[in-house]
Amino acid sequence: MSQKSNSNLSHKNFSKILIIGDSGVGKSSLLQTFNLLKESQKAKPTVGAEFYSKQLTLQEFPSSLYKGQEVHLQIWDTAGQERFQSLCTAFYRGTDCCVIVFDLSDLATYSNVEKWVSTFQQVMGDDIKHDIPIILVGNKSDKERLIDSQTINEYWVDSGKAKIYIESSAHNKDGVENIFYGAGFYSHEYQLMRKRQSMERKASGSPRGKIQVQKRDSFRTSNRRESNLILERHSKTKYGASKCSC
Ligand SMILES: Nc1nc2c(ncn2[C@@H]2O[C@H](COP(=O)(O)OP(=O)(O)OP(=O)(O)O)[C@@H](O)[C@H]2O)c(=O)[nH]1
Ligand SMILES: [Mg+2]
Repeated sequence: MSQKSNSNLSHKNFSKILIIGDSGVGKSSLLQTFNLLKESQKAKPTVGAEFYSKQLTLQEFPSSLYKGQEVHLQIWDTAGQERFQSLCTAFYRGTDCCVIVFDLSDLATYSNVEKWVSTFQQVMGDDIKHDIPIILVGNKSDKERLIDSQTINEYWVDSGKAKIYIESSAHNKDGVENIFYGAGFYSHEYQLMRKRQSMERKASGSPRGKIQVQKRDSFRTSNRRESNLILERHSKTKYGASKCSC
């Protein structure tokens, strides 16, 4: 990423959240459950990519560190179908937090998470690809699970590949709010880190320097912790301000 786009990033007043994963894992359904999609958009495969805006006040989950902080999320729902992939990667740039979703009842969608991570990191470029927070989501927890959560946590979170692993069900709402509050928290943290980097660079007179984000303890979650959240059930949401026709 160029110097110019770095400075643009530090001036934007929203956090870009990218949602990716295989077709049919429930990405759009999660947005729908979080009241971001209209009823009429339900259960149709996504074509290209669309974004939705949401204002959140950060709460206790995943940490109370930024509790009370207002965040403005621009949430990008992308198509999982293979035929859209080459075009939709154009929407990855500027991402502040990447949410990768798989289906707990479908092993192939879990195996493909590696592919989604690697495509995402390739697109983002060498200087930032390892810093952008990734949230891993195992959706459809209401169905019979085929993958054990300890294995997933060990492989993805304990190793530092993902910040957090969340299990959810768009059908019974378990874990759904944790995904978006988690995305708000980690994207905010990432933006603060980018601002710090930029200030350090200016102070040192160096065009580019890399400051590692301090690795956080991995926060494990279960669906039951969702009850701790203070919900913004009645907040208004803007609908799809943009639609890609790719
Ligand atoms: N049982 C169960 N079904 C779900 C859940 N989430 C989504 N589904 C179903 O899975 C199907 C696909 O959901 P979508 O939300 O369209 O999947 P998607 O990931 O957006 O798919 P693409 O847009 O093609 O990438 C729909 O029939 C949903 O009703 C869930 O948590 N539990
Ligand atoms: Mg979809």
